[in-house]
Order: sequence, then structure tokens, then C-alpha cells
Amino acid sequence: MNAVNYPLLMRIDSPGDLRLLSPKLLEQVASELRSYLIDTVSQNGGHFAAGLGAVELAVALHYVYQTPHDRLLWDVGHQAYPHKVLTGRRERLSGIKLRGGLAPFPARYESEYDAFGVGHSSTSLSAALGMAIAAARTATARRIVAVIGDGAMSAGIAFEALNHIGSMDLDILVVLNDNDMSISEATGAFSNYLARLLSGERETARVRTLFDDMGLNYAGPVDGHDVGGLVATLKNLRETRGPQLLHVVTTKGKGYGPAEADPITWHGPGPFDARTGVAIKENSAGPTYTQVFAQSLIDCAQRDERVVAITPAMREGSGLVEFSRRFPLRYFDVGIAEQHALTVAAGMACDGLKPVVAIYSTFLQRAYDQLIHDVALQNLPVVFAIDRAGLVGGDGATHQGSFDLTYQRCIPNLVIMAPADENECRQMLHTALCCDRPAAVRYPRGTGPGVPIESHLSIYSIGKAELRRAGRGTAILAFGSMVSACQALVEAHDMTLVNMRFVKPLDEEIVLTLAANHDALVTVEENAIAGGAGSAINEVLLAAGVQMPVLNCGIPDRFIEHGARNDCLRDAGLDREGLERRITRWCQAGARSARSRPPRTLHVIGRQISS
Ligand SMILES: Cc1ncc(C[n+]2csc(CCOP(=O)(O)OP(=O)(O)O)c2C)c(N)n1
Repeated sequence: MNAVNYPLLMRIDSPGDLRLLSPKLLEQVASELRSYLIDTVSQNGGHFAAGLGAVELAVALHYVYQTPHDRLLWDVGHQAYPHKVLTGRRERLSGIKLRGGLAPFPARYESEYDAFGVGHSSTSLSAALGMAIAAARTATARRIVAVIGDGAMSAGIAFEALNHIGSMDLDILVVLNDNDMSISEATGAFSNYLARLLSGERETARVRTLFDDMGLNYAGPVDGHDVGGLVATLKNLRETRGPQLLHVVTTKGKGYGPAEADPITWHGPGPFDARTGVAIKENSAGPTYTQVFAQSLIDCAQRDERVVAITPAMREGSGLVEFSRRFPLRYFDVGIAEQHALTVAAGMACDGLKPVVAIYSTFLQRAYDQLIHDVALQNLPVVFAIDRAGLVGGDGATHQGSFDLTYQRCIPNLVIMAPADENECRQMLHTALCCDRPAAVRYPRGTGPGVPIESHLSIYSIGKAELRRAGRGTAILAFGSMVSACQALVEAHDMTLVNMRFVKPLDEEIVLTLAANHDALVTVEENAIAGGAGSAINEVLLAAGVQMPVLNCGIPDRFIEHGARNDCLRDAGLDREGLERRITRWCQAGARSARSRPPRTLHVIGRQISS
């Protein structure tokens, strides 16, 4: 760090250093911190606009509260870069999200100042209340503060927590960081309510707010960029007993012109020229799966006006921007409300619509009961376009889509598809919309192998795999993104390759035929090995009484940390080289042990083959 540009920030290695400064200097600290964020994030990209809006808040909160003894929780954690800088991680900020670098969000293993690990939104109030209860139970004198955005406040869990907090007489401060934005524009009646609170309605009379009525003492609205004002207000609140809510008004992207003007683009930019705000583009290699899904959905919607799209606050990430423009009345951003997204889709499906819920694999975890109870149990034709299924990279362990095959596979009625390429993604979406039952298409982050995309829409036969290559000895049964990852390997070693296409229903016929014709089977998927698609193959073999060597390749039984997507794949052993090494070694070891065993006969339902 350059001491000339950041004379004060240079001296802050912990919040203790910050607290030694006179209050008059805090504005300068905030200004240096903001410049430092702009400089640093421009190098490698990262979460940006939300952090710029939370600079003064971070400075004031660490100045007033005795962190880490007092607990400071950042909801989602994408706005926590200023907090990381002030808590001893200044010099490491440039490596955030990279392999071995700082975690993308607050993480308890990384710092004692990160009171609660985050990444998924709207958990801060529940966790803060838990800490307040623990402090009360252990008679620990401690203040607990949760900072939550207006977007994150739209989630059910945040309201569940408010409901609980308001009924408890505990010292807890909720700082509502209201910038009137989620990743895209804030939506919903609660957001309208906050706007009304800010509109001056409250200033004319002492109007009781929703929060007061729920048992939290409402303070504000206050200017979230006036660090002196914030410090004064927080000092007061620190001495006030009971649940409090401080309504703070901020500007997303504050202090960086392009980000203030377009906070959506600047929510999480890649590297950019800090002076001009121009993105430093990497060469793009064809359309991403998200883009293919986006165009295919538009094509399907044009053919069938019953098709509607639902997103839980992820319009940009899920590729629904163009859809929302073309079909504004058939597009629903429900806020950060995954559970509601699924049940509202179920209701639509009951009465003749064809809802497509576009959702990230990691966020679908939030709506598991709705998936089972509201959609699958009633066999309703809801389509799930599950993006970021597999390893996502920089957003790390909280966002890896490692589990969706595992948690979906056991649900009756559900069709689960995994496209091997972009064209299959398109056709599977169409197949899902035509199959009249709940159906999921799960595709990874980024680009596919780059196959031509057919403009027509076809329907795959449900539960049928595709033989890609007939070889000898070992057959690889690959799912989704792993089909192309195995192509070179099967050519080099004359193995069979099957693109399984369907995780459910599984093509049992092809599994048993391959078992009969090969010495060994290898399953490969970009999902947890535990309970994943490979487990489904094992179950088929066991049920049929087939005994043969089977290797399951997939994500190992641990959380995969952040890094570039390729780093994460390598870490999980799912990059091309890793797969080749693993599979060929396993085959060689198997061949050695087979030579040392007497020949035996395998029984495969109705057939006999020798091994
Ligand atoms: C459960 C869950 N769903 C979706 C997201 C993706 N997401 C990250 S930040 C964000 C918007 C948060 O808005 P807000 O809380 O208002 O913060 P701001 O970015 O406006 O500061 C969303 C939807 C998430 N992190 N967690």
C-alpha cells in the first residue's frame, strides 16, 4: 500500500487503531478507504458497489463498538470489504476471491472480527439474536449489531427473526442499510413501505413504524454517509436497552461515479480501469449456459404464452434481463425469497401456467421443503432452470452448486436433466416445459464446449442416455459438464463414453448393458459424490445384483473453497488432467488385482459374463 495516498489507512491495522483517532479524522479515513477499495477491486474485480455504500457505516461501527468483543454481523457479506480492510486484512484485499486469498465474504475461520460466516442472505438477524441469547445466558456484557440491506430484508427468514427479536427483551441493534437496491432494483411492498418512511411522511408527526409495532425501537432515517452523525447516533444507541432498529440511508456505489450511475453493473464487476471505469474484458469463448438458457426461454415463451419466469432477486445472474423487457407481465422478481418463488410457481402451475423458476443451485437449497411438498408431491409441472450447478469459483464455499443432484435425486416425480453442451441445455429446457411434471435442468457456470446451437426446439425422450463413444474395458458414464471433460480421455484410452443426460429417471437399461459389456464402470459428475448421480448408478447395479468395479468421481466430501472455477475443479479432481490421472490409475490398479484373482463369473440379470 502506498503511504502517500493512504496516510491514515496505513496506520490502521485493527479497529483498536481506528479508535485511537480523533473523531475529526474519521471522514478522511472513510475517504481513503473508499479510494483504496476502488484501486484494489479494479485489479481483480469483486463485490464493489455495496461496499462503497457501506464505508462510513463500517468506520462508524468499528469506532463505536468494541469489536470483536461486541459482535458485528454483516448480512450476505458482499458489502464487507471495508470491514475486512479495517480489521487487519488491508494488504490481502487484492487477492480476495482468488485461490489462497481472502474469502469472498466474512468467514469465521479468517478473522475473529467475522462474527458469523455468510454468503447467503438474510441470516444476520437470526444469528445476532442467537448471540444475544447466548450473551444473556452467560451474563456477558456485549453489544450485538447486525447490518442488513433492504434487499436482504425482503427474505422470509429476516421477518421470522424480527418476529422473534421483537418479542425478546434483549439488547440488539439492527442497522437497516437502505439503498433502495437489491442486485437489481428493490421490489415488493416492503420496499415501497421503506420508501414511504423516507419520503418525509414520518417527519411530520411521530408516526409509529412497523418496526415499533413489532417491538423494535425505530430510529432514523439517518444519512449513512455522514460518518460524524453516524458515530453520534450509534453512541446513543449503544447505551439504549432493548431491541433497536436504525434506518440508515445510503447510496449504492457511493463515491465512484460509474457505480453510482449504474449500481447493477457495478454490483460485482470484473477487473476495470479505475480511472475511466472501462471494464478490462477477457476474451469471451462463445455464449455462457446462462445466455443459452436466456435465449431459449424467450423462444419457448414466444411459442407458448403460458410460459412465465420467476426469479428470487437474480434477474441479471440468471439471464432474465431481456425476458423481463420482452414479457414484463410474465416476469416476476419475488425478492430474495426462494421458498416463496417455488410455492408461487406451484400455485401458477395448478391453474394452467408454465412457470420456470430460474435459480442458482446454491439458493435452491433454501427452498427444499417447497420443492418436495408444494411442487413434487403434487406432481406440478414447474420447471427449474438451475444455474451455477457445480463449482462456481470466486464466490467460494457458500455458493458452490455441489449438492443439487444429491438433494433432488431422492424426490419422487422429479425429472432431472444435466446438459452435456449448450445445445442440450436449450433442448432440455424445452423438454422440461413439455413433460407435464416437475422437471429440472441443471447447468454450470460459464461456457460449454462450444457446439452449434440448433434454432429448432426438440424434445428428448425422458430417461434416455446417449452413447458418445464405444470403447473397450472401461465405460465412463458422465453427467452434464463432465461429458466433454472426459472426451479426450476416452479417445486416448479407448474407453466407452456415455452422456447420461438424465439423472432421474436414469437410463437403467444402458447402465446394465454397459455393466455386461465392460470390466469396470466409472461415473463422473460435477456434484458431491455422496448421494449424487454416481450413487444412482451404484443403486441400479446393486438392485440388479451386479458385482463389478465401479469408481465414482465427483466433488469430495468437503467444502471447496474459493478460487477461479478451474482452480476449484482442480481441487476437486474434476479437471481433465485430474480425471485422467485418477481414472487411469484406478483402472491399472484394478487390472493388477484382477490378474492376481482366480477368474469368476458375474451374474447380470438373465445374462452370464466372465470377468
Ligand atoms: C439466499 C440468497 N439469495 C440470493 C443471493 C444473491 N444476492 C447477493 S447480494 C443480493 C442483494 C442484496 O441486496 P441488499 O441486501 O439490499 O444489499 P445491497 O447490495 O443493496 O447493498 C442478492 C440477491 C444471496 N446472496 N443469498
